[in-house]
Amino acid sequence: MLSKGVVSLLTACLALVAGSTLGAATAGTHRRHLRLPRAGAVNQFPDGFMLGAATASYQIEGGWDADGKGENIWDRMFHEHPEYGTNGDNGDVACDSYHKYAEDVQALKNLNANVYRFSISWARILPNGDTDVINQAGLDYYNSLIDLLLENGIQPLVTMYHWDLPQSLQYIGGWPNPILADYFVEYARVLFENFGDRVKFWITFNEPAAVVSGYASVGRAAPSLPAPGIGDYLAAHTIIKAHARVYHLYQEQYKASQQGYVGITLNSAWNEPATNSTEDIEAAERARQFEVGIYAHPIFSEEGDYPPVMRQRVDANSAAEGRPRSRLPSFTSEEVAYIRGTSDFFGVNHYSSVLSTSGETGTIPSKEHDAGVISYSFDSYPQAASSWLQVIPWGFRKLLNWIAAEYPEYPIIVTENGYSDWGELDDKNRTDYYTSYLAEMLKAINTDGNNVIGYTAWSLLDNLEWTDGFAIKFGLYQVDFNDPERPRTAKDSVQTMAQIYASKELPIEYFE
Ligand code: GBH
Repeated sequence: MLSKGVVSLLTACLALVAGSTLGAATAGTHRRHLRLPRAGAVNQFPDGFMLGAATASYQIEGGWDADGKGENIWDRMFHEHPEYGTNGDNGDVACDSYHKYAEDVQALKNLNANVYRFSISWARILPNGDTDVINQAGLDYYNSLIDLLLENGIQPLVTMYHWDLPQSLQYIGGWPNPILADYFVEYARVLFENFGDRVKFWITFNEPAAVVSGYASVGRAAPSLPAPGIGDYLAAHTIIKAHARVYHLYQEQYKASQQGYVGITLNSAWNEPATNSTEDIEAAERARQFEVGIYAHPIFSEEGDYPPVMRQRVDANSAAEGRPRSRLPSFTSEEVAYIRGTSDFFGVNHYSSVLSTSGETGTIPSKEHDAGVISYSFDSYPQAASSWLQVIPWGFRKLLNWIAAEYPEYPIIVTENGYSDWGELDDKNRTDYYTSYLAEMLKAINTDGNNVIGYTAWSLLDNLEWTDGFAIKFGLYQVDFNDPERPRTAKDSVQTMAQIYASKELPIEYFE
């Protein structure tokens, strides 16, 4: 299956990515892998830096029931409730990348990307969510994509789970059911067995916070179940354990032969205190702990377990509500130790910043009410098409510094960052967004000394923006969703980004 050409290309790719540090990675140390050398100047990317673009299976693939693929929770939600998607849009066809992946690879090539972050559709590989049926057509699809990427010198960075749970696993409760961890481990094993010879960077989960939101409200994310402050915490608990088990599985059974890396991607806005008051500074920090810390503290902190501020507030609220137990489940001390340190890198998706102040919000019970933080948008920054997205580049540098200080020594991969508009080809605002955010990231690397090792722009293509449908566009490439051929056209931003990606530097004019 693996040709000689692909193998030598792969070796070249890895050398490119990890530089001379790959050989220095030793068993038992999670933190010194993948340290890139310092760049020569503030506007340069370090040698070996990964630069590329990102997508996700449900948002681009289409082929929702093609060649033996099983139904997933987004298929089910949009088919049952077309009104949840803007204009009734859904992922049935999307960019048709299931058939047109070669054009996606060409688009990446034209962008001078050396990495492509994409996700695998669990139900395309395991239609029932379990290994009773392994869909050969699904394996073939991802094998073809991975091989074509490597032939073009593009490293695959693969997300195992970008929100599209097989529907059969939702029938047994979905992520709030702890048994889901067992299913996820077996799914991951299939991925390592079939793709691990060529895939060296794995992300277990994309944005657990978004995944669990599907168990906290109706109409925003599948499976669209309103159990706020309970279902979302149970789902988070399973996801953290599932992540850790897959990390250990890789260390024990695949690391020695496959020599790859396993991490997780968390999303975070930057929460800026609304004023300099201690109360607001604490509120902003609390917001970070409830959004990022809930996953990052168990996995990346020295102490492990949930952030103390979460433990304390959810326990107290649960008691005040007259409950016999906390709504936030507990890890045993064995579990705390087992989960701590189970990531080779910190993947982060970042788009925007908000102001935070202390206050009562959210229904009782809910994560929002437990956090007790009111967040709102800034007055004077440019607004993207997405209601939650304002262009605030300095927040990116602050966030990267906060992550590096909070969870020291983990390499960081920026797995998403991007700008939404209504689809114009002359997308100057997108170019401005990318160049200003990249400047702040480079300051975080070269001036502040943080070890960021890669960046994948969201998104390679215009795609299904979940419940916002096709109207809101994040793509570097336009896709014509009215044409059955789904042609891809480069927007103006591609030219600037291709230049930056090729030269491995951001022209100095973008630094003020
Ligand atoms: C990412 O999520 C996703 O991984 C990707 O699939 C998606 O297409 C992309 O970003 C663009 O949206 O509380 O109303 O202010 C972004 C996740 C989106 C999470 C907005 C929090 C805040 C909504 N975030 N969101 S709101």
